[in-house]
Amino acid sequence: MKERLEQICREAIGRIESAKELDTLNDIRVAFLGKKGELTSIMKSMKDIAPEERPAFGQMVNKTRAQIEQKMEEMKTRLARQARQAQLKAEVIDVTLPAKKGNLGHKHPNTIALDEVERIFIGMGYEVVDGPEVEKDYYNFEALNIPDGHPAKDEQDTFYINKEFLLRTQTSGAQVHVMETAPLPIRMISPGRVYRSDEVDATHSPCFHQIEGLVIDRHITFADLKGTLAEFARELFGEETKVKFRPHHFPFTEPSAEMDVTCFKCGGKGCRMCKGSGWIEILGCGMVHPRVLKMSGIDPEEYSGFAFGVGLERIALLKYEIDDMRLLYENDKRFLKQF
Ligand code: 2U9
Repeated sequence: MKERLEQICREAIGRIESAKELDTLNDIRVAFLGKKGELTSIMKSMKDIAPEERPAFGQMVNKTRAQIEQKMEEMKTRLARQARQAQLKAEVIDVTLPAKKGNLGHKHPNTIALDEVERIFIGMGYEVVDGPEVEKDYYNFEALNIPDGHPAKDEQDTFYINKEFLLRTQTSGAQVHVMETAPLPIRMISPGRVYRSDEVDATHSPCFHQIEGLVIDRHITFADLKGTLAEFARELFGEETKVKFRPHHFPFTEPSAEMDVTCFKCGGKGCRMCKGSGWIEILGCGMVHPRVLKMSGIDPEEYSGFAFGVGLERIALLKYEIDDMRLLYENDKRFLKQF
């Protein structure tokens, strides 16, 4: 019996030592220590032994079981450690690999240009004010000194909702609302979408964006207008940019002008960008017409102001050297991702 026990012990330990996986250890436990295992069946044969030998035999069986169990535990720990190390090796992360590119969107060139213009005017103490896109005929035309039958009204060939309401053709209405209600002085810009019955081509769209500005205070002169817009041009196009003002006509300003900037591409020498002239037209401006002030309840004897208007798309096209406005609306990712 003793030899048989020793043989079982050797055999079990041999199998345990050559086990390669935790599962194999479990099989060995079942084969030797389980209910139908070798050791259990030896215990069952106790009845065939002389009663005085039974205690010693029992001790031997228990000792063998303890030896097998101890070996089993040691092997279990070793195999578990090996398995963990193999797993760590298999899952190792190569931190030197290039990162996966995220598919993040970004700002539209119009938005980049608008952010830049807003940043410049906010820096000069202006407020950014929104207004309704569906506007009363009065705020879009009448209050801006464009009465019924005026050729400027005809030119804009407006989208009417009904007799009283229309899609605004300029953001000026937003400024009229402010003039009627807000305390003076006013220093504001009003960016937004406007609508005109224009045919689509490389420089026109029935829906585009404007940024208009308005300053009203005591003693505002054309010198304030020139200084402000020259500073705006320098911030937008570079410190060396020069400006010039050409007389113009708008119904809502008097006197009125258009402002040109020296071409930021050739510095004024003349190139394809400025069509050889060295100058690029950038915005319209003027001193707010006294009649416009009066209609909104501001005394033109006490207050004066200047206003300006600039096309946002025009700024984006110039700044990013885009030669066709339609590209800004097509939402072709191959185009948009360049900015
Ligand atoms: C009030 C009074 C006057 C806003 C102005 C312009 C000149 C101008 C054009 C630029 C390109 C329109 O988008 S565009 O086609 N705008 O030239 N806009 S002065 O004058 C105002 C605004 C509000 C109460």
